Amino acid sequence: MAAKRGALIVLEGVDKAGKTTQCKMLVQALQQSGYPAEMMRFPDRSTTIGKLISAYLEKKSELEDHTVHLLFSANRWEMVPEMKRKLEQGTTLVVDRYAFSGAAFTSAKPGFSLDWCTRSDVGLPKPDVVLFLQLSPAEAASRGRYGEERYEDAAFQSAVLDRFRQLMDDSSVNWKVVDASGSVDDVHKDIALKSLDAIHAAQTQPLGELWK
Ligand code: NYM
Repeated sequence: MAAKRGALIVLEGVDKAGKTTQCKMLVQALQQSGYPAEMMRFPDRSTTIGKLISAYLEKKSELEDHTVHLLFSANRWEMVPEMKRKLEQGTTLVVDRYAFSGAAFTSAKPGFSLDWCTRSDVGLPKPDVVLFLQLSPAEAASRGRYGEERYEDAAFQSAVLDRFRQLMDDSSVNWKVVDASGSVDDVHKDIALKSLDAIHAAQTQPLGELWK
């Protein structure tokens, strides 16, 4: 009999919400409970496209805004064959950012509609759950200064949060809000419970196509 497919679990949220820490903790907890699981992150800076994106984020290069948006999207599409293979083999993928960051960050720039920003990601593997780590701008600020990369300033992040809220109105995506203001362990427990639900549900449902 074919293995039950893994779940596609995405963590989203504004910067400083704790996504990367929580992704790592979740993968470890799932593995310890006997669920095959791996972490992925977008942008994946290791590929040729990812290196272009990384140089842009580090302000070592300039790219036209539509162009960099499409590169972020292409960086997801180039990973799709590997993602599908792993999911089919029964591995759950825990993904640090996905198309929602793509749409929220670009559409926070002047002149970009949310609709245009989602187009290039239509048809990507659809997450079984998107866990949105919610943190107010004031709480994010209390976690210390932003870094030096592009987009890391309070005004831009608050525009990004507005766009995430608009994306969360779309009921075709299984959004679950996680209060990220608690302790690392409490946030982890909430994420682990919600992820187990998604893993069990995924076993009886085919992988969907995002925004289609
Ligand atoms: N970002 C991330 C985008 O602007 N578009 C995307 O499609 C994705 C996946 O890149 N500020 C932005 C959000 C972050 C930055 O940072 C990546 P990190 O720390 O590698 O997650």
